[in-house]
Amino acid sequence: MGKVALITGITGQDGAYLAEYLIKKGYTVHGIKRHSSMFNTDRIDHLYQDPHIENRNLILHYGDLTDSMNLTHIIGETQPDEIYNLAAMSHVKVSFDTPEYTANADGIGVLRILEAVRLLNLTSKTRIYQASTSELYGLVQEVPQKETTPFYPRSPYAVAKLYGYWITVNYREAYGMHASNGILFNHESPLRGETFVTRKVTRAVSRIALGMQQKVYMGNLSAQRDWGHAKDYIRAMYAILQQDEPSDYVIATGITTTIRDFVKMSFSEIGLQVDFKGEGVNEVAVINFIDENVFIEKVGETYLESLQKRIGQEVVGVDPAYFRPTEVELLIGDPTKARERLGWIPKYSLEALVEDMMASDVKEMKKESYLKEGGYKILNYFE
Ligand code: NAP
Ligand code: F7E
Repeated sequence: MGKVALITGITGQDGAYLAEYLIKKGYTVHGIKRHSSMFNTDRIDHLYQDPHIENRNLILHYGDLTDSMNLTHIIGETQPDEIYNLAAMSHVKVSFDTPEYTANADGIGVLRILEAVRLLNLTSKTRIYQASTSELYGLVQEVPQKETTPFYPRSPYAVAKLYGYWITVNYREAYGMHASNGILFNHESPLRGETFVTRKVTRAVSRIALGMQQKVYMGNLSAQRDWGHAKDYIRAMYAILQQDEPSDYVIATGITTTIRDFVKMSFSEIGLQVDFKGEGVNEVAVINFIDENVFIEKVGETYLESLQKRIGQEVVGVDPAYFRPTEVELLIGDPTKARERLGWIPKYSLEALVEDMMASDVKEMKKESYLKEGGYKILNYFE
């Protein structure tokens, strides 16, 4: 019999990659999906199996982190060997608009899972991974940040996650549970939600290249993030739960980059050089050079002529609407403990991450542009 895993947040970026990873390892994966008025399973559709198939390895359950009875029922029914608690209201800026809900789902939600495992007498069977975050470091007290760096959360999201972190530690110490925190720094991929900064940028750059959009408006371009690829980070989640002893780990690359440089890298990936000028809300970026060979290879000759007319024009501006009431200016993690104890080393560089995201978004935006122009038939023919 293979192991059984339960993933909350299975429809999200990390949930989708982790589900695929565990299924390949022979797990039966149960996933908790909240109800929405339309399907929102795009990221896991390739793994979906009809409920009438026997011995399925992916089974979805309706549920919500704000509903204890529902969580207790699902955990009791599935008797998981491992729970990966990935569900969360995960957008930092949105948490300022919905602070109470964020506290409920991201903070008390963790308690609901731990308490369900305890009440169901599963403490010695079920291992728990809690999706903690580099946002806990907030106004950083030490550079780089490691497991012993004091926390200083700077958003309702981070404060809720702080509760999640400590209640996980407390249940481990109080009840001997195999419960661990992965303190993951920002990780991105082609599956990243469209409103997080990297995906917002790679989508917008692709649309600008295809002539579908003139300009993108950004928030704080000087913030610095330690970005990795989600595919590397879900390997760390798994490794944490395979350890004999539970513990808390920083998962990061150890390299930090400004948002401004990420924007430049995304344009550069398809042969466009942009220059930033001005300051604060008046900062803009203009296209100043096109490497035509790279552009033709990565995007296509069809789009070159219209883009040439855009040289010298603004493609990036700043809108203070995207500023946060309190910002996290700098994150850079020290993953030494993960490397030494888990043997975890990321495979993707930032350049490889940008390449992966840009290739995926150029493809996706081309599809969108065809469809807008009534190209259903062409698309169907080629697919
Ligand atoms: P994501 O793409 O935003 O996915 C979040 C998932 O949680 C989605 O499946 C979402 O469902 C689900 N969800 C939200 N509220 C819920 C609720 N009340 N009940 C049940 N499910 C709920 O996030 P991610 O990037 O994969 O991140 C996974 C986890 O790691 C999150 O806890 C996040 O806070 C944390 N984290 C992320 C990063 C990062 O850089 N990505 C870094 C550190 C920590 P819908 O699909 O219905 O929205
Ligand atoms: O912002 C700045 C913004 O929204 C990164 C979540 O997965 O990682 C994520 O949280 C930075 C911030 O991610 C825009 O001000 C500038 O400084 O991509 P983000 P985040 O806030 O770091 C952590 C580890 C998590 O745990 C979270 O769940 O980019 N920024 N301009 C912008 N950010 C956005 N979203 N949009 C902009 O236009």
